[in-house]
Amino acid sequence: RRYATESAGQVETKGKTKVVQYTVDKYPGYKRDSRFKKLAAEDVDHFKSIVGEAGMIYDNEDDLYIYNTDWMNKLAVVPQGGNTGLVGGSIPVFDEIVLSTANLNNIRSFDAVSGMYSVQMRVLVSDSGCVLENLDNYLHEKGYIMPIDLGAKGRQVCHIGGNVATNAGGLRLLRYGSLHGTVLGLEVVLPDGTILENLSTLRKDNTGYDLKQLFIGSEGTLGIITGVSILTPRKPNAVNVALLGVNSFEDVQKAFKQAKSEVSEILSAFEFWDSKASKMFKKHSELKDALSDEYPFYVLIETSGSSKDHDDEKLNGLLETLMTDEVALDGVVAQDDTQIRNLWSMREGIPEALSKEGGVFKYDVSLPVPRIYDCVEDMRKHLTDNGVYGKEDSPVVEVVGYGHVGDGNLHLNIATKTVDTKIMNIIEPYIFEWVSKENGSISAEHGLGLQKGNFLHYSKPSAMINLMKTVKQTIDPKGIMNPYKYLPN
Ligand code: FAD
Ligand code: 2HG
Ligand code: ZN
Repeated sequence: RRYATESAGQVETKGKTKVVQYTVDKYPGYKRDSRFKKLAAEDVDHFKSIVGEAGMIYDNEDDLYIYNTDWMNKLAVVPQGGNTGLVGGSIPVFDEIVLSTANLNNIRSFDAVSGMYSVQMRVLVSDSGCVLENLDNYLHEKGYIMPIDLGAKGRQVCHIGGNVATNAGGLRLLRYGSLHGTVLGLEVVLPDGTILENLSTLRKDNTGYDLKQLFIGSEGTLGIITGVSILTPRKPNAVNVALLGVNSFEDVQKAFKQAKSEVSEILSAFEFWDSKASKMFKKHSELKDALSDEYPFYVLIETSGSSKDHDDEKLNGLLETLMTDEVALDGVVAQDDTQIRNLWSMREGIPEALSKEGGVFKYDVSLPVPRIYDCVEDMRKHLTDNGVYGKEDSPVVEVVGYGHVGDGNLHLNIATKTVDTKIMNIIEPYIFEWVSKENGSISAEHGLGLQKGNFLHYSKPSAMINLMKTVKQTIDPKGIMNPYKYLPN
C-alpha cells in the first residue's frame, strides 16, 4: 500500500505485551478518533463467544494494547472482502476491527427472472463473501456468466460483496453496464444491527427510494453487505479476441469508433495500453509476445455473440478495414481458448508487473476519451520538469497509461524505485487539478478509500459532499463504519 512504510511505529514492551504506537508516519495527516474505544482482549473474547474458536478471529496479542474499559463502547469496524481494493479502503488505519465476510460464502439461489427477460437473464442470489471467480465458474456450468469481470478475480480473490461495495467496473462494463444496473437487491446489516432485507429478484420495482443504490459503492461506510441478488447474462456461444498494434492514441480512438460502427452489437471489451506498459509486462512475465514487433499502442478487442460464423465474419471485416486504413499496423486473432487467455493476460497482468518495481502510485480517472493520453504525456513532462523522471538514476522508473477506453477510464500508473512521499507530493494534487479541469472524475472505478476521500472536492461540489455527510450521519450516527475514509476528514 502506498502509505505503509515499515519504518513507522514505535515499539515498546509492557510486561508480555508488545505495544506498537502507530504515529502519523504510518498514515500522514490522520489522527486516531478518540470517540472509538480501543480494542481489548475482552472484546475479542466477546466475539469469540459469538462465533466460536473456529470463527476466524485473529487476535495477535502483540498488537493489542489492553485498556480497562467497557466493551459496549464504540468499536470501529472495517468490512473486508477479498482485500484486493486499490485505495486502502479494506484495511484498518488504527485498531479498527476487521470484519471479514470470507466465511459468508454460500450460493442461495439461481432462478429465472420473472418477466420478459427470463430467457436471456437469470438471477443469482448469493452471500457477499462468495469469490467472484467461483460464482462465474458456477454459472458457466449452467450456461450463464457474471455481468462483471476483473483482473482481481484470478490469483487475488475479490468477493461479490467487495465488488458491490466498491461499485467495481472492470472489463465487461462496456457490455453489461455497471452494478447500479445489474444488482437487483441487497441484504445489508446497518451499524445499529438492523437487517435491511431486500434480496429482490424483480426486474422492476418502483416502490420508493431505491435504497440499495446507496450501498453500491459505499465502501463499507454505511453497513455490511451480507447478500447480493444480481442479474446474470447468458454465456455467449462465441467469444473472439483480437490484439492490434497501433501507432498513436489518435489511432486507438479511430479503432474504437470503427469498432462501435462495425461490431457494436457484439463488442464486449475495448482495452488499450501503451508501449511502456507493454515493456513492463514483458520484463516481469514469461509470456511470449503475440505480435512480432513493438508498437506505440496496443488495443484489445473482444466480441461476444451467439453465432461463431457471424461474429468471425464481422470481426474479420473490422480488422480488414483497420488494416486497409492503416489504423492498425499489425493484428492477431486468438484461435482457441488458450490464446484468448494469453491475450487477456497481457492486459490483465500489467498492474501486477508494475508492482514488482518497488512502489507504484495509481490513478484511476475518467476523462473525455480524446484527452485520455494527454494526461499520461503531461504527467511525464511534469515529473521530468521536477527532476524525478527521465534519467537512468531517476526515482520514477516509468509512467504508463492503460485502461478501459470504451468507458473513458484511464489507469495512470507511476512505478517508482521506492515508496516516497516526496514523489507523491509532486504528483498530487497536480493530477487531481488536471482531471478536474477536464470535468473528469478522480476515481472512475476503484473508489475513494483512504487515499481519495480528501480529494473528493475535485469531482463533487460542496452541496453534494454535504448531502453525503448527512447520509452518513443518518445511517451511521456513531461513525463506526470504516472511519477516516471515503469522506473528507
Ligand atoms: P475489499 O478490497 O476487501 O474491500 C473494498 C472496499 O469495500 C473496502 O472499503 C471494504 O471496507 C468494503 N467492503 C468489502 N466487502 C464489504 C461488504 N461485504 N460490505 C460492506 N463493505 C465491504 N477494480 C475495478 O473496478 N476494475 C478492475 O478492473 C479492477 N481490476 C483489478 C485488478 C487487480 C490485479 C487488483 C488487485 C484489483 C483490481 N480492482 C479493480 C480493484 C478491486 O479488485 C475491486 O475494488 C474489488 O471490487 C474489491 O473487492 P474485494 O472483495 O477485494 O473488496
Ligand atoms: C485494471 O483495469 C484494474 O487492470 C487495475 O482496474 C488498475 O492497478 C490499476 O491501476
Ligand atoms: Zn480497471
